[in-house]
Amino acid sequence: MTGPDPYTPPPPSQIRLGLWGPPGSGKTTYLAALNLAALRSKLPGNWTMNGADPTASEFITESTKQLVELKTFPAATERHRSMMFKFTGERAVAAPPAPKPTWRFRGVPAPVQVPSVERDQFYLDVLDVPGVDFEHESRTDRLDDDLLDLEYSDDGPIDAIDSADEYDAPGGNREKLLDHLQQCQGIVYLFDPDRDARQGDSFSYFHPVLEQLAARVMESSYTGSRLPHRVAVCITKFDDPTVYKAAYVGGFSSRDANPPFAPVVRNGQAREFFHRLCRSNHSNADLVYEGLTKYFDDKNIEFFVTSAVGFHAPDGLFRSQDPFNVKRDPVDGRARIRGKVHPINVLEPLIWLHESLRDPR
Ligand SMILES: Nc1nc2c(ncn2[C@@H]2O[C@H](COP(=O)(O)OP(=O)(O)O)[C@@H](O)[C@H]2O)c(=O)[nH]1
Ligand SMILES: [Mg+2]
Repeated sequence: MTGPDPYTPPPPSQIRLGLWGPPGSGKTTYLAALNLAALRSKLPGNWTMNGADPTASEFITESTKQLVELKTFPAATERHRSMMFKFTGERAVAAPPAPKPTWRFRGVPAPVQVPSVERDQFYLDVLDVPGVDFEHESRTDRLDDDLLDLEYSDDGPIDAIDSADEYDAPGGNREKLLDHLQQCQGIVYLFDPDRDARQGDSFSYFHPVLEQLAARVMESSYTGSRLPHRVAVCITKFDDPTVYKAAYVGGFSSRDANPPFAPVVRNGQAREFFHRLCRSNHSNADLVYEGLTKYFDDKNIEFFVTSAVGFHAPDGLFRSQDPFNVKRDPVDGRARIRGKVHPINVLEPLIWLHESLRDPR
């Protein structure tokens, strides 16, 4: 008997998503938390993640161990590396309409058409570029600083590896990043509001890349007036005291409906929270916002407030008296994760990108 082999997987979807953000915005940690986010996810689709190349597989194993067992953050990326991750889920596909009954079957009820479950897939293509060694920055102890209003001290020079010179060099990180972004249909853009308020450098990493990406795309056969990508803007490190406080004080934070009932900023409010961050004198968030909406179609942009490690939840429940999951080791000054990792809005941006590219409106 010939015919399609029922066990042959369908060809994978060619949708490619890219990850982008200034050094220190939390890219490596976001990636490290993705596997745990997929495991814990209550989203429809039963999503799982695996490495599509040996570097990515090794990264998943090592970084999951780091977060779960060693309870430390992944080391700052030293050399640029490319990794491809594959996400596999399932979706219900409506059954074809029942055939019209022939004269012989009239009066007999038509068989019920059950929707079938199909495999759903997409790829996350990552160019993990060197970042800043943040280990000795004290951020989780600053409970009384107001992210939006306080003066921030300069934490010293940025790691030389990620200096603007290296970023700009021909064939340097920026060229690689541009090639990478040009190949993707969707982009996850990570924005760390606290770092931006202190270093004010988000815009300087963001704008030249955007400008050059637009120049490249407009020179190609593409005929649109804005960049064609879908963009998920992720406000990172929501669990950080300064970011959480800004969301809480501004009335953007509510409680998740699922255990551990931790704080969340719902997606409908995330864009407004970004606007609130734009008001700070110390932030360039407003320029990032203008850049995004100028170069990309507004309806192709969605905002998320994310945390790779989530809030502290002893016994599986968040307690507002003891909320933070990251603390400084008093001996070596390194950031340590106190308890279990409960990523917040880490898988969601990817699923939104995938679905909006798969089923465009
Ligand atoms: N509190 C908190 N800190 C984070 C989170 N993600 C990253 N960080 C901190 O930010 C530092 C830099 O993150 P990293 O992922 O290396 O940034 P990258 O340079 O963009 O890859 C980490 O070493 C952590 O100290 C998070 O979800 N919550
Ligand atoms: Mg990194």
